[in-house]
Amino acid sequence: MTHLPFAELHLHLEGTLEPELVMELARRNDVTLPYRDVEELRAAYAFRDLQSFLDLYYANMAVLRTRQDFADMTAAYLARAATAGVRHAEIMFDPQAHLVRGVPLEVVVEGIASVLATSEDDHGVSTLLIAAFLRDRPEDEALDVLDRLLARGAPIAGIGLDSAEVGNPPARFARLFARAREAGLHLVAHAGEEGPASYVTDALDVLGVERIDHGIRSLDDDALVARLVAEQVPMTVCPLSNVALRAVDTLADHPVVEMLERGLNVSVHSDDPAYFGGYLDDNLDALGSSLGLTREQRIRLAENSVRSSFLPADRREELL
Ligand code: ES4
Ligand code: ZN
Repeated sequence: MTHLPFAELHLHLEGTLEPELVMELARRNDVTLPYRDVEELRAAYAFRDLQSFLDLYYANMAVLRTRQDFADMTAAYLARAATAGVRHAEIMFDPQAHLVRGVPLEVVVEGIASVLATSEDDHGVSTLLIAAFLRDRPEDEALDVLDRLLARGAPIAGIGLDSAEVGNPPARFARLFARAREAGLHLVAHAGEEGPASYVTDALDVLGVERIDHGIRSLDDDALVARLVAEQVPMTVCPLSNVALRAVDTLADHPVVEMLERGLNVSVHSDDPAYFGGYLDDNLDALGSSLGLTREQRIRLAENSVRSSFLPADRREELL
């Protein structure tokens, strides 16, 4: 099957940890999990909301201990992404989630970066790395981690903001984003996933982000929608994620086609594919069967993904 060239712009690397790899790494590292086998682990993948997912997502990270673990997770993702039609991936990782478990920053960054370095040759997938900061932890901790990443010359192209959204508004991270901007990094943030439309406005105006991750709650505010259309703000929407976390009732109710039709610059991505039922191709296929995505809409989603990326013009041209 041939695929349109897509850029994957909303992907949490730790969210690609498939149950089989969780169990394999648990064995390799002698980590005890509260599951006897892959089936028992899989049975835990039923979520009520974002927080119930995050609890499992962070718990499963206990199996990631060594450079090799991070490298294996990264390699498994890239091989799968290539089969999904992904030709470029801007990959988020959560440095704080590993630091708080005692895994040194260099283990995480070197493990991931060692595999990204050859991804274009190995899989035909170009990559950029985005350090995502946890909005349910203090800004001072994030500032310290950002400084350490910059001091060691970590190969990051940008920063993001993720984890539990409601009650943790963007404005709490104004200094973090100002510092990242001064360092020449790209800026993205999750906003309007479970949180209100006002968080989308604040991510744009207070943090100065170039892209909104999710943003579906923007549809509650017509004036905001008009602005997002006028400015063609990229919005990285993740349909299977929204259904799995019950931000949207069913795929048939998903607003992504309405968003396209209203002229928003949306593209479709996979978020945490091991947890939410699939990769980029699975998201597109699911939309195809539930919303009857047309060939034109699929092409538009592919083009939007490439034009919303942080790729230089020459590589972008290759993909468009
Ligand atoms: C996430 Cl779906 C989602 N939302 C917010 N933060 C996250 N981290 C990993 N997946
Ligand atoms: Zn996300």
